[in-house]
Amino acid sequence: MSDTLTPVLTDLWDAKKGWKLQTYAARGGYDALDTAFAMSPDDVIARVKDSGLRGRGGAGFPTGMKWSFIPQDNPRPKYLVVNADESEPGTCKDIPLMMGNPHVLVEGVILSAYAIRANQAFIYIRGEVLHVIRRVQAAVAEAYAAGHLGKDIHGSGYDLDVVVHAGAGAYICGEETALLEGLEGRRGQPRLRPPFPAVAGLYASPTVINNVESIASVPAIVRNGAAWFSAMGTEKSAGHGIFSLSGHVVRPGQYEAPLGITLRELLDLAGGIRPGHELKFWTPGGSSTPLLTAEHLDVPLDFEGVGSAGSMLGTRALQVFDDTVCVVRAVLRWTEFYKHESCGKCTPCREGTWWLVQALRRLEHGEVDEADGAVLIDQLLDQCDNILGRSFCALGDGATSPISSSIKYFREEYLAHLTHGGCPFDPARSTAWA
Ligand code: L3W
Ligand code: SF4
Repeated sequence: MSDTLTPVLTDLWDAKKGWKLQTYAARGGYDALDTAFAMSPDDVIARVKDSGLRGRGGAGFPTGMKWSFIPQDNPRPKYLVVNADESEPGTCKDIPLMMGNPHVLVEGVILSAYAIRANQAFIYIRGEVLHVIRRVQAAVAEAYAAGHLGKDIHGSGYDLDVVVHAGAGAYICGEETALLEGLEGRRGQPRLRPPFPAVAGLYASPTVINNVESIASVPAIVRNGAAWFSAMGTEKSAGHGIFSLSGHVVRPGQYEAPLGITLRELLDLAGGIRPGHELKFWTPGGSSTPLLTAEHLDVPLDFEGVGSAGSMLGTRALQVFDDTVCVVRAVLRWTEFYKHESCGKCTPCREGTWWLVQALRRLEHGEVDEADGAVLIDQLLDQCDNILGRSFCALGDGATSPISSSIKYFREEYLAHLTHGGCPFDPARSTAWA
């Protein structure tokens, strides 16, 4: 392994039975509980704040700051909810993390719940991944049996119960307020914010919702200190994170590295683009983040660096596409996904994603002539403008990202669909275009 890699969360993935409590405990697992219980909850929050940990679910909101928003003078119960509804296209880090080392998540849940003074936590896992749900349930049962969960944990006087909840398979339930609706037994649709969940979340009580990887990062921060974590990464994007590489790379998979690493460096670790081909475009953080191209190979993969390149770090889901891929076809496929997953609550997203799919299909399938096609490309951009910033939640905004960014970088390829009467990459048509 290269020293560029920082195996902290992924440390046990290749270990024999790395998911068992015994294996985790042999490497110091659950020791951070005693460190935390010797501190006040506010001191645990301060340590996480000082570490610079930012949310690993896409938005990068400072984790310790989010915890400090929980109003401790509110007499209602406080809740911790783990967002394990990983569904963003290309994102494949939380599921392997829960399979490879579920105990680091459970330990993180205990530490985080203690910090916000919650006695009840929920781990909301997408319903399709039954094997993951079973693995996390088994880890929670092991933790109860070992006295890491339940009443008077480690003799500290602190009580915590954890429920593993299976979602019902809707992408929108990864949006934090739709997740809460689902957890309360209702149809998963976003709620108006504010109030943010920190003030009125689950059952209208103060609630912290964090991504799996954010919570799983907490045990090492409590154990090793804030300075250890903030020494990695960049000034404003501290620490390490899991980068999931998929698509046309020689060795796809999860690479844990400091934030600020570049795609060029990650490709070196992953064996490069498959032989005989070149990088064409990629997503830095799933399909909801604007596409980037080969000219962005040296962009630092941190919140600021990717932002300056006109995209977002998102979930660090690097989907890599080589020169054999039609960008219009890839974008159509993603847009079909957003149309299917649109919850229907607001008009720009519900109607807009349907319209976007129709327009992209016509282009890809050669159902539009040259004159109408040029207008159609501008209409696509107009439509994106009408969805972006006018939708009720981030799903609508995300749906526009692949379209507007692909037209920005590959307008010629869109136009080639008009001159070829459809996709120029289709073997049935001329493949001369390149
Ligand atoms: C209290 C305030 N809390 C913000 C909290 C808020 C939330 C967090 C971030 O979307 C993005 C989205 C996807 N008082 C607060 C406050 N908060 N202001 O901070 O909030 P926000 O609104 O910036 O983001 P979000 O709604 O959580 C997440 C993008 O990530 N994404 C990721 C998708 C990931 C998956 C997956 O599979 N894991 O679907 C990809 O790009 O588009 O922009 O907790 O409450 N004043
Ligand atoms: Fe639902 Fe889409 Fe509106 Fe979000 S943007 S509330 S997913 S219709």
